[in-house]
Amino acid sequence: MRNFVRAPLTMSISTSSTTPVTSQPRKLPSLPAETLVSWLRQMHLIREFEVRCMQSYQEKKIGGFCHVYIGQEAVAVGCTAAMKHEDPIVTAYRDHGHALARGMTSRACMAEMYGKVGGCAKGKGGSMHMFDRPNNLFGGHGIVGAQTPLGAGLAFGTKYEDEVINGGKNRRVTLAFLGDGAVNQGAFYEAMNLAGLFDLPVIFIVENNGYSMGTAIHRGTTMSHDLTIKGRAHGLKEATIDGMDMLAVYHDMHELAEWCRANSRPAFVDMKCYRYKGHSMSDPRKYRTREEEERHELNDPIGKYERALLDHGVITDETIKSIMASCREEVRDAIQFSNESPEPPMSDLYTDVFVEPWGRFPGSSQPDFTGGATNVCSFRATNGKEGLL
Ligand SMILES: Cc1ncc(C[n+]2csc(CCOP(=O)(O)OP(=O)(O)O)c2C)c(N)n1
Ligand SMILES: [Mg+2]
Repeated sequence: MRNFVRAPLTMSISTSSTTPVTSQPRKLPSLPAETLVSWLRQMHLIREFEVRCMQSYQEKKIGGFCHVYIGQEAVAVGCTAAMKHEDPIVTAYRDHGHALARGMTSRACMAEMYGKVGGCAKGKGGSMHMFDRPNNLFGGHGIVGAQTPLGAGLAFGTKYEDEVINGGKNRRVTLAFLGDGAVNQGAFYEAMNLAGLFDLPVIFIVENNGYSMGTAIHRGTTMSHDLTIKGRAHGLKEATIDGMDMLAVYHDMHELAEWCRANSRPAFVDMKCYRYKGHSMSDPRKYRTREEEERHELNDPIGKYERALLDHGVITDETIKSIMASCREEVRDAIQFSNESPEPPMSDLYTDVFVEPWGRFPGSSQPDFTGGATNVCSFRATNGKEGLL
């Protein structure tokens, strides 16, 4: 973690969206070569997956929203690699990379994009709602900043279980990802306040890609040259990390997470990165120049990590080729699976809305066409004809 000299509170400097970040070269961690190579494969898989999502969107196979993660792969892969599998993760709508890095299959992820039953949420969530309970991924949330109190809640839950119910030591740390645009949401300040107050083991990771839709960060956010001050204001440990460098993300996040785990305390990360594509598929990127994009693309996280592995003799050019071929094959298979997977039936429209133990539906807003079923969570087509509700 690096300490920067801080500017006075009143000063605001317009820089971060146009200047690529660079950090000092980091050592390869002493881990098995297969692990280091698996991280490279994950990054390639995410990029291939996203490129094919863009194509499928243009072919109208994917509808609704679609926010791709190209350029930010080192963040999801590096952060996940630095954590234990039992550590919960919650994130925003730009979530395909986190899902794949956490271990969701390409099939489940792509079928969710296609709105098909083979998807992780049976095709009812779509691009913004990747959810994977066995892999401790708690979404995928579309309301900007809404996932940050959930992150604090997850950390409260694990801490309570570890320390109070089991009478032991805190074991788990939650990662709550958010975009730089979410930093100005009131809910985020409440979440940080509670995290600081209750000593919650949560790390708020601001994926600072410099833009919130078409608004450059310095136009909408105070102290945009150093967001960590916002975490410090709530008593959180702070870090600024080069999110375009897989090894920097891994090393710094690992150190920070182990501190949070040992001390059962929260942290705030300003994760500097850049999204190569538009905010979503419908964004023509008129608010920035092609030159700016090219400057950042030269700093590509996949190329940088590949060079580190090549320099240390962990991989060869042949390995890279075969990794890329296997990622292409995996995503091709996921697309075929998604094409063949059925659409969710109409009779599933009202299932998975409420959890069964919450009991019978008590409200008065139930639509007539539910046929008067009083228990919405277990509602099925009452006329026996699927799809004709
Ligand atoms: C409460 C709320 N306000 C506005 C929106 C519309 N909206 C969707 S994404 C977005 C930009 C968020 O940018 P950022 O947090 O930086 O994330 P990024 O897209 O860069 O990953 C906005 C304003 C929303 N979804 N929720
Ligand atoms: Mg952003």
